[in-house]
Amino acid sequence: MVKLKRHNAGPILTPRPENPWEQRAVFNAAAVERDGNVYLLYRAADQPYVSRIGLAISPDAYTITERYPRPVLEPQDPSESRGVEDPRVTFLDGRYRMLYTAYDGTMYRVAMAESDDLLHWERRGIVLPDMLNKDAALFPQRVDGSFCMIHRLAPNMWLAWSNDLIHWHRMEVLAKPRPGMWDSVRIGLSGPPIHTPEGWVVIYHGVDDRGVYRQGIMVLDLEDPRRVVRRQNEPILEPETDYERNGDTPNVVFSCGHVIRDQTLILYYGAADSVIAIATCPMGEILDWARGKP
Ligand code: BMA
Repeated sequence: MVKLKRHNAGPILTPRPENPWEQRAVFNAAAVERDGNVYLLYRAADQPYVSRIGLAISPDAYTITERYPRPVLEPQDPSESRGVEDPRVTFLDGRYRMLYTAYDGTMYRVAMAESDDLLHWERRGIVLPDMLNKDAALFPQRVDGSFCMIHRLAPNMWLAWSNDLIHWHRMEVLAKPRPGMWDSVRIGLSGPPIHTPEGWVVIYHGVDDRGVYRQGIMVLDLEDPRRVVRRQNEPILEPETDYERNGDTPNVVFSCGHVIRDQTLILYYGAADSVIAIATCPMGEILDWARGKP
């Protein structure tokens, strides 16, 4: 069974009182390796609860040594007047591509921005129009000749396909909540799918009927990611510590990104929508499970 271990005693990133835009909370970070550093693109909330995206850098993947004083993405368009939220970043076709949630106070929709350096972002606008949708990320390569993303039309996880990254079609359900289990009410993707010899490893969140957010794992067929090959019954991480149980939203562990270093999966997650923490697992254990070990 796959179970993540908390990396250390507490959060690695907390709100900064001196910056109004990240005064209230920092959480739900995308994670990308670049030039030997890990770049965390994190959601930051100000006091009225408008979200922006901040950037923090870690050379060793565990300790933050640099944090930008200004957000790298902030609301510009009426469709995101209440915030740009929950970024997931994939390096695809030579550029970094971020899918994020554009929130206007009523509608939340999936929007895209692109970058060459993770600092300067070009906006591409909403890519899944006319629907309440979030929790989206791109696969890191074309699948069967097309670009592919996982997204979330509640309560299910869905796939969509595209030839230009802007127009998406062939929407189909990938996975559903499981009645009576920890992921019984809603599910949604965490970070981008991970390409492994055993299939696409997908980390996701599940919500139960008490509103508790946990992290789970499934594997998709490499050639045909519509096929869920395995899905673990037990969560891989659930709220246990004080900072996961208490905060702006109690009992939440919510991830938008991970990196793999020294054959270890390093998962970055928002705890109680307030701070960012890390949990890890050797990739060997994940691949053993993906191969069918109990
Ligand atoms: C989801 C998203 C996340 C948040 C989670 C728990 O719907 O809005 O940003 O972390 O709820 O509150």
